[in-house]
Amino acid sequence: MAGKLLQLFSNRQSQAVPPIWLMRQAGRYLEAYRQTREQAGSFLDLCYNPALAEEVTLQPIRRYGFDASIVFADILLLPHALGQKLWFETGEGPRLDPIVSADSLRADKMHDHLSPVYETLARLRVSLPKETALIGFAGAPWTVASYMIAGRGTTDQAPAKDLLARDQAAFETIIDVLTTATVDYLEQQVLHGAQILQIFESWAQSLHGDDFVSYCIRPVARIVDELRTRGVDVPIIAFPRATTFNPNEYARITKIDALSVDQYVDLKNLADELDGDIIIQGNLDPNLLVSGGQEMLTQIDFICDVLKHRPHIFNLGHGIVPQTPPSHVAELVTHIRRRGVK
Ligand code: 1CP
Repeated sequence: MAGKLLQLFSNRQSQAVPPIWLMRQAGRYLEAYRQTREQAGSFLDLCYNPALAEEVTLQPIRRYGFDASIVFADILLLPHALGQKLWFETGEGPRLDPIVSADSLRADKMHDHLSPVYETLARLRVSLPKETALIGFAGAPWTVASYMIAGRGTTDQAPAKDLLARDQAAFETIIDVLTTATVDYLEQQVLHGAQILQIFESWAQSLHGDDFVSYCIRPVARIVDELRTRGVDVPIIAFPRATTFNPNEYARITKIDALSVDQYVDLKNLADELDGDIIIQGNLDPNLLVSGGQEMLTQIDFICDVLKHRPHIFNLGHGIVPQTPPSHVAELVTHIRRRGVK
């Protein structure tokens, strides 16, 4: 039994109950996660500890029976593996030593550095229920570069955009190095057991026009193309969050299999306009999962109804936030699965 999610990718037909998983389904909203993280010592220690990373990946599967699990890691492990200093400030978020060129980046120890992530994947392939698909992931080059250049998360990615304006060649080399490293990283994830890949372009909305094509679309297209050339044939999902770029064009040029969309997308329009064989993933507002109740259930019904004639993966418009009550997640899963048997 391939499980619902892999089945959807192989036949691309709508299902009475869509497969369900949620971005950041492992994380601080779960008490079990907070305990394991404490045991690991820090967030990075948790990412690089295969037994504990496996455990936090499995926690939401045991609790909710999602149709997919996503390996516990972070998009910033790749710059770390390329030699950039990375740490997490408690209660604040990631910090890196900012870069203005690719000169200090080295790929020679990358796979050694990332071997715990590969081991976590290999362990999960053994410990996950057979019907639960295993997703590997990476950040898209622009999104990862925006953290590497700023040295932290920013709301407008201004430092990265400034570097592009000031020294386009240096900026493009960073994107290039990341694109190549991401192909290698994702290929290894599949060789170690990932059955689906997701590429997170969390900051897609800050580039427009030609810049969006050059630095968001082209690198993702190259990643997909090079993976296919290497014989990596697993489904690929992309999440170009909050972009206004035409979704058909994005999907056509990148050749992705599924498009993950945020909660601001006009779902009816998208369902009408997106080519029928591109799977839509999304798009409940994570804040509705916090508030719960009838408003959440009504929006879940709306999403499932609008997408009922298309292949659809139920997910959020962005990751689960820490203040989410775990019981609301259970309610979401039960509600979606019950709808299918009405
Ligand atoms: O325990 C903690 O306090 C750390 C919180 C946390 C978690 C649980 C971070 C720090 N990363 C993660 C895990 C993670 N990150 C996963 C696997 C877990 C799962 O989904 O179940 C994934 C897929 C990511 C991806 C990720 N990391 C993205 C892309 C998705 C998105 O949210 O837009 C991004 C932008 C990051 C960077 C990052 N890592 C952590 C934080 C708080 C951030 C965002 C920082 C910022 O922009 O300020």
